Amino acid sequence: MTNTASQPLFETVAFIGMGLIGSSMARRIKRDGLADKITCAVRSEATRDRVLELGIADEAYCDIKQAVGDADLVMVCAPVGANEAIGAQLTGALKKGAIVSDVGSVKQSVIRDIAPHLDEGVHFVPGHPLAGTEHSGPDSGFPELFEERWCILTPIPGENEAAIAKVKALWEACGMYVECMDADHHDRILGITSHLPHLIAYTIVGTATDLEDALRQEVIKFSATGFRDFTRIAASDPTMWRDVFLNNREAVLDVLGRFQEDLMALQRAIRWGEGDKLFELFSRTREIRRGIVD
Ligand code: TYR
Repeated sequence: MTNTASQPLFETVAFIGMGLIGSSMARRIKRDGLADKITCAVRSEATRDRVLELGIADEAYCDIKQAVGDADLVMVCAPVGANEAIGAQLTGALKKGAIVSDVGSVKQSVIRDIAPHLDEGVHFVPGHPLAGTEHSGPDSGFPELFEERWCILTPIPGENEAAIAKVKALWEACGMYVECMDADHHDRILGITSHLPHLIAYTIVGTATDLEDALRQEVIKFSATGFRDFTRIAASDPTMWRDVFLNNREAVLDVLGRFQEDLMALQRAIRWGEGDKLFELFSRTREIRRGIVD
């Protein structure tokens, strides 16, 4: 899957947002010559200056319209709660035939928030690279982030096939495996595999944070094991994750309801000393891990 094409796939790619994902893509595009030019729009002047200093964009603006005017591909890489406002800026700002894509963790809401703002002749190919770390900001990106990971595209039925193929080719050139599915299906799957785990991590670390001082110090000191993995996830960007939960409400609440039931069943089994029940459950879950690692 490594890119062998040194031939650019796009002339100009414009990023809206240069956090972990945007800046990793930009680094990859620059490293492998996947576009002739990179522009970007960011929110603060400090970030704009930093992006230019890092050399990951040729032009950087604090204004979306200025950044996207020449773009063949616009990559929205901002927290999903910003999509509506970003979409409004794209009206009348893009070339005919330009492609808009995104990297958001929720897909039905991006279609709701961006698609209505796009002019006739502009293509829209929502996407979600399943890659990341707990770090954020333009300094945290690196070109290998996407290597051997999955990217899910959720094109709207009837969208131009050539536009979908171009976005797919870019992600493949970034090292990813690409699959297409419906946005609502995506949101249900990710609700289980990504959103619920983040919610659990935030909760566990939150519970530990609320412990009385002395105990909390010990927890930090001895967190060599399970707790440590949760603290990594719970260090993820709060704005991004607030927006994920507000925009994938239905799927998250559904799986959270099931989770609460299962947790209660475990609580009961522990309370009544039902070792067989616990053993049976822990045996079943081991199977999933085998499927993932092997
Ligand atoms: N936060 C996840 C991790 O560090 C990565 C991730 C986050 C992947 C959000 C996808 C996504 O939508 O492992």
